[in-house]
Amino acid sequence: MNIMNVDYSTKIPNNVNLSEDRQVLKALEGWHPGYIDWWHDMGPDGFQQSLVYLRTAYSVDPRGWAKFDYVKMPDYRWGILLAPQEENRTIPFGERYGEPAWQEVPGEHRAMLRRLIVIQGDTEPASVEQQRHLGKTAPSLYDLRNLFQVNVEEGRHLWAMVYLLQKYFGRDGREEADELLRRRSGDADSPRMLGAFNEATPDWLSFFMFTYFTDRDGKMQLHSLAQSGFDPLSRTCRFMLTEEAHHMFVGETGITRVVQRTVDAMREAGIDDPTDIAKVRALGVIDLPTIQKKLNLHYSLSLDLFGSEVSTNAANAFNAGIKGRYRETQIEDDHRLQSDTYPVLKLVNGEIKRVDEPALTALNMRLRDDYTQDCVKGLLRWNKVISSAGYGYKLTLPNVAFHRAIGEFKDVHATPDGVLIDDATWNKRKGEWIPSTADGDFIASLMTPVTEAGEFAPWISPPKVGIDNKPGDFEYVKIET
Ligand code: BYC
Repeated sequence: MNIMNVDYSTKIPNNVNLSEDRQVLKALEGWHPGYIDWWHDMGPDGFQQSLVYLRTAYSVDPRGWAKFDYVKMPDYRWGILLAPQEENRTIPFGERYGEPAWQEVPGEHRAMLRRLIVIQGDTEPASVEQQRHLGKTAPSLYDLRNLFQVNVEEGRHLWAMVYLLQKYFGRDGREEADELLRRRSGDADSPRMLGAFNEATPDWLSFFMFTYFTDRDGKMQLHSLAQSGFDPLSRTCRFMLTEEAHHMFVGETGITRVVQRTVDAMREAGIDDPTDIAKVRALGVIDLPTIQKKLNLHYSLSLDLFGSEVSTNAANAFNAGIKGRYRETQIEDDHRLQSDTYPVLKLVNGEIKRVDEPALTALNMRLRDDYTQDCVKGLLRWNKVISSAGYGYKLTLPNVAFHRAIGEFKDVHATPDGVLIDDATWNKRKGEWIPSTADGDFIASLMTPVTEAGEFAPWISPPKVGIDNKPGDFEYVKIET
């Protein structure tokens, strides 16, 4: 079969020749009903009978891989898609640098590999669970469609990890695949594995922040796993990254549109001071200081997803050739890092300082630094919208010591500027830096659904262009309840 094109003749669309891999096909078909049950229980609340204008992958050719059509979400063809195999690919880092990439699981690294695949897999359904209520308050049909596009693709990413578990890890892989459908975001007894995936996504500003900041952690982690010496994982992640770009686009443009609407409304009303929260809120838009608080929250939660700054897990995964660095093959060094160092932010005698650590154990820190650089791009765009409207206000990323639950700064409190403060000061002032209940209530009060084609809620600007070049009044979702 042609690896570029996806075979839609089997129940599970794929480009991995499942029709000749009966055992895996059977295992996946066995898992399918549980997945559909999960989708009905934990996927988007309502709208399951609606026709949604969704893209579906029909190829893995980067020049054209998706087609758009109206689909009912439960009928979406969740498939297994791997990027084409690179001929003679070698392990691009670690102790086995330069040896042929593995096509089967290397026995000595089986447990580590399975753990990383399970963690990656766990985040995908978690995000769908976190976002399941948002359809009810969508600011437009355009946004509603984008939410559902993100949701079905996170579902597909779950399938991607489940394929790897079922094909390469035998019985324990199948057990892990079942567990992925059993854990629930925010559940006290059976939570999702990583912190940020148990937090609520209560409103659409949170959704945009999540898709900007947390999906971007996904991007960085997928890039690192795409470097893996275990070739099937590398190929899987490479294709997932193609889809992931749209999720971050939804976040970036979503925040841009919120900021745009706010500054436009302030200008129209002749408000010169963006920090006059009461006046701005009276216009029915989200004030910039509250946007900053949401940003502080989601950025800090996302930083936790990189694990500890200094981590032997990360060093072991690198040495083993399982998880590399961001753009590993483009870095010019020996790709072994045995004697290199990397500067790590640490708490030294009550001060935040950069300390050189062995580069191998500092890999989480390095990836987090790459992530921060990537995050900055959005801020530049949002700040441009603010300055173009004539305001001096600037959105900023908070210091890495701010509001952390994992790593070096988890036991201290710091302001967004990185000034260490005691518990009492934190408790007194945290409402200035992360959204308070009152902020949440205000945002919630704006979240009334808009379901007329071409109409938008008054707190957000329309997008500059439609999805798939559709006109502004296109009916992206034909709502049927
Ligand atoms: N919450 O050495 P440490 C995505 C645990 S997002 C809870 O510090 P390590 C997506 C850790 O598991 C990308 N626990 O860190 C986005 C370990 O536990 P055990 C998801 C945490 O292992 C939006 C212990 O602390 N993919 O795709 O070097 C929508 C010590 O670990 C957390 C991946 O993450 C936390 N935040 O790095 C949809 C890639 N952080 O084993 C999807 C796979 C750490 O001692 N995962 N711990 O019980 C990894 O590469 C690594 O597991 C981590 C942690 C980067 C997460």
